Amino acid sequence: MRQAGVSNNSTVAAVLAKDLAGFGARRCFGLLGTANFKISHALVEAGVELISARHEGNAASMADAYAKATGELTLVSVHSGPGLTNAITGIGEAAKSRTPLLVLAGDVPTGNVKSNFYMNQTELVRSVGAVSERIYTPRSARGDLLRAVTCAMHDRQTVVLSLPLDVQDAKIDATNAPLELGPVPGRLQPNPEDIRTLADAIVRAKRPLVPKDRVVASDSGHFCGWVPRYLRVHSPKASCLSHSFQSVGLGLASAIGLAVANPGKLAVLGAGDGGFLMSIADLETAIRLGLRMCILIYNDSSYAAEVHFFRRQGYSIDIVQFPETDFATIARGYGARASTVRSTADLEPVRAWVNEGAAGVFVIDAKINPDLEADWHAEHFP
Ligand SMILES: Cc1ncc(C[n+]2csc(CCOP(=O)(O)OP(=O)(O)O)c2C)c(N)n1
Ligand SMILES: [Mg+2]
Repeated sequence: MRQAGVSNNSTVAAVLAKDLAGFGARRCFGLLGTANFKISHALVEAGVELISARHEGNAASMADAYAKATGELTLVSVHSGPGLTNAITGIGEAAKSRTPLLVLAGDVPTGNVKSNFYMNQTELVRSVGAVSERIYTPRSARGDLLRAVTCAMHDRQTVVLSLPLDVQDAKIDATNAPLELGPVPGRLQPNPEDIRTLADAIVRAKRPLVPKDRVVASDSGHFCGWVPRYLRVHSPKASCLSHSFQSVGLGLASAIGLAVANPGKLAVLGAGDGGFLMSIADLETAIRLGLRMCILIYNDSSYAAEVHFFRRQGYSIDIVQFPETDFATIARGYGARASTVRSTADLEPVRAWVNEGAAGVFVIDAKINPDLEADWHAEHFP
């Protein structure tokens, strides 16, 4: 793949942004600060769509889901220091899933170890299994970028590319021959015999896979087995279960990434009350982007995974139970439609929304029995 030619004497940030667009990057999920403003601005100038998240962890998880669904070179842009530390759980999830992803992390000017924003980005990034790369000098920057993109796309790695501000701002003669990214390897193909055997089994199944024109994401928690059990999808790419790092709170961002990757489709999210509260800032993003989304909150006002496990062992479980949260009111405050559901009759507003075409975001605050333990949970955590 060749990228468009670049003009003489541009900043490194501008040249790298054009290189990234030339490599096929179409979308960047991020949250801006001084250290990543210029590279993000340059990406927009180069025609890459910037999708602003409200928390860097969510930005990384949106990109993770988007990359899994599309296979595209997908970008994340974060500020130095706390911008990167906020993103690290999403980066860890992506790294453990071997998601090809390129995280552009602004960094302090080279050697500026007294900056409040200084930290050892490499040590942090490697500790969660991601690959750390850096643009070292203005002269090496394009080669450094190519190495990072090649590692992400060819080796299926989550790569964090540190971008020191002084190197981003430096001027380079950008009339050199454009860099070339080698062809991205195709997906590994399963054995056709195995596919036929699986297809036969599905056709014979009591509950055959019913193709549905929707995508499904799930958060983690005690509730999470109900989502794949009852919400069927037509292909693996139509779902995102971000459980590789076993983190609570990634579901909403996964649903947003899936929805962006599948324009116009209804994204359904299953989340617990705890995980949803952890990520709720990006409900604003789902609404701002005009996504079609149905969010089903299994609301037991508790960290049920801990409640069931530790109660069995004789502990008091007060420290993992909470007062009731009124998600419907909160969601309306963000601009979503919502209903509180205590019986099947309370699902009527959901039916009405679906009959009207299911536009925008609908939040279902489903109050569930906190004493009920799911079969898979009892089995896995005896
Ligand atoms: C980031 C993170 N913090 C804490 C945990 C521990 N943890 C596992 S399940 C869970 C409960 C989550 O509560 P909720 O989203 O309401 O789901 P529930 O288990 O109640 O169905 C917690 C806190 C975790 N896995 N990840
Ligand atoms: Mg809960």
